[in-house]
Amino acid sequence: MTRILFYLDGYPHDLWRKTLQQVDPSIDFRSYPDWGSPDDGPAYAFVWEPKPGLLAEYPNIQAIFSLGAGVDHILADPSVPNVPIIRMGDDGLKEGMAEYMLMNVLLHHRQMPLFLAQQRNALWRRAFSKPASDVRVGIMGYGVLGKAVAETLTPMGYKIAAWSNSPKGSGDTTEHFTGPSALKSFLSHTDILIGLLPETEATKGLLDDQHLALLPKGAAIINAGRGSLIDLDALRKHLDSGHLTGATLDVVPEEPLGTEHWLWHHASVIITPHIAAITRADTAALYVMQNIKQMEAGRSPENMLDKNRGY
Ligand code: NDP
Ligand code: OXD
Repeated sequence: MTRILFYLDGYPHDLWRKTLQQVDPSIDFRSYPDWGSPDDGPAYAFVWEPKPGLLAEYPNIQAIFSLGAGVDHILADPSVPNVPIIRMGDDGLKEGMAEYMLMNVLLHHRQMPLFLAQQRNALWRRAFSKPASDVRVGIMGYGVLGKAVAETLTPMGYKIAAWSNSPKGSGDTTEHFTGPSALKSFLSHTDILIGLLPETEATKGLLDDQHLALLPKGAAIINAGRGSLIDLDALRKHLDSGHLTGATLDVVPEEPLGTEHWLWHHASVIITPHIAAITRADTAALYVMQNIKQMEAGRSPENMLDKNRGY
């Protein structure tokens, strides 16, 4: 029997109980705050933004599953127990992110921020877009999600490049850039920049004034990794000067975005409330249960956090 300690504030838990028990009817699903006692035996935590200190109260936890791909919401708690932490990487999440990026790449490629601004002023003025084969899409982060996005955009004809930490094989048509020394070249060859990086010390504030200036004039940005990636004052400067033509932000440094924030009203900015890829109970339940099976067979789970790298 597998015991799951589930934490998700502000949303009903019944769907998760039902879906996990469809995969394995014997699951002992415990919905916070009814986690029972740590003496009840081994358990797996499955959490999103758990209350600081809570996980440390349960030394019976064998591993912690993040309800999302990011784990910053778990690592923010310095008392988090030293057990494997597993990032979500199920098919539903990949599908959701690929859809979101396809929608937004098309939107910036086909100049929708410009046409929406013109519509608000009843302005009928034509502007023409380049063919997809002349548009360079650069993906920052070529992990589970970056790769899924590349696979969706490639058949559309876009030129895809990706920037990541470690060298990648030559098994796809994506052009790869590796590490800090390649960032300048990557950015200067990117028309539509996609942010799909985790939040780590190395990624916080990475897209500052100087790095944004490296993007070619007319470039656009879509960020769905973490809000801390972009210096918002620098973004505003480059949008106002026309160096950048648009930005779609699904994540911002402080969520929810304050009602008075300038981002809401900027003509070139599209805001979505951290919904680019939402973890689906059906695919996530299968993913978690397969990973538990792996661990119980003595094998490493898929997509385990590397605590040294921070993602
Ligand atoms: P992965 O861990 O699979 O991939 C992360 C990628 O980022 C890897 O390619 C990694 O390089 C690269 N990377 C990390 N740090 C650096 C760095 N300093 N310099 C260069 N490259 C770096 O993560 P996922 O693809 O699953 O998810 C990415 C992020 O997306 C999550 O951490 C989360 O923050 C966000 N997210 C947002 C959602 C939303 O709805 N807005 C939904 C889900 C996730 P390498 O391959 O070399 O290791
Ligand atoms: C995630 C997220 O990390 O939703 O999955 O941001």
